[in-house]
Amino acid sequence: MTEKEERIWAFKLSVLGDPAVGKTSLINRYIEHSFEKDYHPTLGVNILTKEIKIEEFNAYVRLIFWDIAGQDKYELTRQMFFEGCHGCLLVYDITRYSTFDSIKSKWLEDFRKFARPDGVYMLIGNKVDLKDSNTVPSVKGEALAKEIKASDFIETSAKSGDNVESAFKNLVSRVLKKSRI
Ligand code: G3D
Ligand code: MG
Repeated sequence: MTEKEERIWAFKLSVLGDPAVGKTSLINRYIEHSFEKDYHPTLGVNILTKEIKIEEFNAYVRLIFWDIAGQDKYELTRQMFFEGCHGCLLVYDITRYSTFDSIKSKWLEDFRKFARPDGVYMLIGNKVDLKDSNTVPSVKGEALAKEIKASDFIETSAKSGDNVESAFKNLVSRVLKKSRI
């Protein structure tokens, strides 16, 4: 920190979705090697951090990701999981409709119940590298995002890296914009 105007923020972000939709892969792809990993076995969560600079706002942001590690423990710890959470990615797997249905029936409901009322959430359709005629079409994702008032809808591939950086950047920008008001 050299410039007076520079500010440091810390945001707690969660990545939610059914097992195997690609939550851990997305976080790993985004933070690559610049992370510290802190596994809390009793909570069933991995906490990972990354620091970035957002030039647009002349701000340093420390991102603290909460990743569900043990699905079975999630029910017990979800209050802690969401406490003070600034934003989240709601992730489904475009190859499995059941994971798409869970967004509304489970993950969004939990986010609304336990996270801050002004928390930002984005809808993510992951595994877009596997897209074919049987997968959840983009228009369905777009319609759901509109219906649940998600701040955005993005299709990603943690495998190829497609849109991963922009999904997280977009989330952080939106959280930052809200926090600066
Ligand atoms: P989770 O954290 O939501 O439970 P993971 O999901 O990140 O562990 O991913 C589950 C499986 O999906 C992994 O495969 C992972 O490699 C795969 N996966 C994640 N994202 C993508 C993607 O964008 N495209 C494709 N094709 N696969 C993806 P394994 O075989 O290791 O279980
Ligand atoms: Mg995982």
